[in-house]
Amino acid sequence: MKSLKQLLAALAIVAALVWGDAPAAAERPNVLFIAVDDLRPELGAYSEDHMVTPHMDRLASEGRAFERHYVQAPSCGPSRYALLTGMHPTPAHPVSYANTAFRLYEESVGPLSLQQHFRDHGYHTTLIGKISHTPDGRRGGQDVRENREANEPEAPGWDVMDTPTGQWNDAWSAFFAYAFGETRTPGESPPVEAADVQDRGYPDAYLADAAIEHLVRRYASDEPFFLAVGFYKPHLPFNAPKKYWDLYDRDAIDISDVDPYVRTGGEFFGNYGHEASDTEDPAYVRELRHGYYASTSYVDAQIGRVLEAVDNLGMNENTIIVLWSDHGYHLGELGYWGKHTLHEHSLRVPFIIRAPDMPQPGAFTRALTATVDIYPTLAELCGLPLPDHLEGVSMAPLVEDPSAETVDRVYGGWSQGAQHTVRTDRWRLIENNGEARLYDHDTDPGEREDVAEERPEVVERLLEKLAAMPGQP
Ligand SMILES: [Ca+2]
Repeated sequence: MKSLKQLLAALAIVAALVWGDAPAAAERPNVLFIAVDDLRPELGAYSEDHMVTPHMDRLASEGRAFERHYVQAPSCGPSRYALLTGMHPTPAHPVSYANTAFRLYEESVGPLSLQQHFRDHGYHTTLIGKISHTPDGRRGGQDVRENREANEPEAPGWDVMDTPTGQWNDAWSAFFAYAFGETRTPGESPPVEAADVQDRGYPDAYLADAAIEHLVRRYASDEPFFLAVGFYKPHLPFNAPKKYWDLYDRDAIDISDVDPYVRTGGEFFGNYGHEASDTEDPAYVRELRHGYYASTSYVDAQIGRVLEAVDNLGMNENTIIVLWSDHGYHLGELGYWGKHTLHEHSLRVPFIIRAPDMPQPGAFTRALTATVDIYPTLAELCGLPLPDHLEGVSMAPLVEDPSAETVDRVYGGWSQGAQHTVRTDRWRLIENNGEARLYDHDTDPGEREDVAEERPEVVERLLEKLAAMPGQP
């Protein structure tokens, strides 16, 4: 059966060569897209040796890891909007850098989505977990849990949407899961939990189960697939089975880069049972970081199970695997706990592409890339045309050659105070209602010192860049 399939595929390739057609659907590579929520590039593969992340590390060692990949916005909704539309979520589009970005599709004026584009070219498309803003890709925020439009996708184009909810019964409860089927009580539940349970004591194991089940189903099909799996951890609460906490020695956790508390992160301090002043206690800071690390190792183990299934099914040779996070996180750096800033900590994420037979596997690229680039990249790698609305640039040349040239064109924004940012090879500029802050990455990778006054010519040049960014009115 398989050999007949291969023969037919080979004949199709010969036919395409003879008649010059684009590759037909049957021999296009599959895509396994893995999203991880709120994951900083704090992984072993990114030279963070204190982390226990063997499966993501292995993916990086076999693929192309991007050292400087940036999201468009430091929040789930707008960042994932950039992923699935290939556009900057600027107010001019007209969406905003807020979690409401996907409402464009409710008004039926959204652009051709990434998954719909793949579907239109013969791919079978599946969503599991959090790929758009909500934890199952269906419309309805956590505040309207009772009245969700249960059958409507936030962004169209999925053949199958299948998010298991395990012991938690609905997706939002699973997203904020505590062990034994419990869920978050806003403002009261603790921000961490280390229940002595197996992997299925928390929801991400169920998401991995579903991904493996769908890989098996796709194995029996001739259609290429686009399978998107969106894991929940290490998003708050930092809950994971105890065995993943046991991978770390809390006393050895480095907190030297934690600054005295200066601002409230509303999601962090408002939604959980603690006070901002608690983060002045080094023991508490270590516990919080410990929880984030345990959650990261737990999700790494679930990713490992999915990667093993791809391997066991013999799909490696015709499957492109992508790993991405929707934004980073401040674990106390610059006095902030949370993600809603335009600093490097919030906007820089791990990003890995592993393509069959790619040259120089394991070599990092330092090119500046952004989430709007993912749509054109996957389209190019799979031989699909590039829709006109795309604002990003394909990263396919960097898959071929990690030292390929790129240009300074990484923009971001955030709805609070209408802030915008541009990141170039050396600088980050953050503009907020006419006030500009400037950080020099040659000397200050932690963005601790604003040098806007010392370098007015750089500020002027970068403000011009910002004014010209895509999606400006
Ligand atoms: Ca997120």
